[in-house]
Amino acid sequence: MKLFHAPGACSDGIVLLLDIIGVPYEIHELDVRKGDQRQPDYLAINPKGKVPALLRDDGRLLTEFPAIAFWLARKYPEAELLPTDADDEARALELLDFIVSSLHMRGTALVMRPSAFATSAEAQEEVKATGRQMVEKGLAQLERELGDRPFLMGERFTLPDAAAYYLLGWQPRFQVPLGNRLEAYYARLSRLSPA
Ligand SMILES: N[C@@H](CCC(=O)N[C@@H](CS)C(=O)NCC(=O)O)C(=O)O
Repeated sequence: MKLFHAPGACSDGIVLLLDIIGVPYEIHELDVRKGDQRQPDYLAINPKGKVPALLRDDGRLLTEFPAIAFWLARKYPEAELLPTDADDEARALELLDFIVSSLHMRGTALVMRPSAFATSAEAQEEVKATGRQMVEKGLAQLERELGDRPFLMGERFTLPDAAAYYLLGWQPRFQVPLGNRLEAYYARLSRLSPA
């Protein structure tokens, strides 16, 4: 397996999952600040020009964080990254989707990359302000979801925690305070990473 990964990007969450599973894998590192993801050699592999992308041993390429995470959980069930009960599994996927689709794509993306959404400096400031409100609201929701438990689904680390790991790691960039519970949660997640 080969993971197309940019350190500091959302693919950090897939690295965490692969390390927790303990399966051998290779990393192909991209520098997204330099624009490696838009180079023809990478676009030939992944026309979406994004990370993460996982090249499986059967030669198929998987993209989109939730799909890669779900496939890993199903492929390596012994790692228990998803509950087996249908209700709990749906709940874990609900949390995963909330973090990736709402908090990341409709929150931090606006704060951290306003130039992707608006051209003028003034409009970019508006985008950032809107994004900041979305992040504040999203983090408050995430904190409620976590409650007093060690992980989002309770006692065990599961897929949505991997998404929370990369997202909360961006706090120095989106600069919305985390609050004590989320700070402690992020420290707990960071201890799971061998890096
Ligand atoms: N919906 C995609 C989002 C992937 C994404 O936005 N990746 C970012 C890094 S966190 C990226 O590759 N950015 C480079 C770019 O947009 O040019 C997923 O869930 O994997």
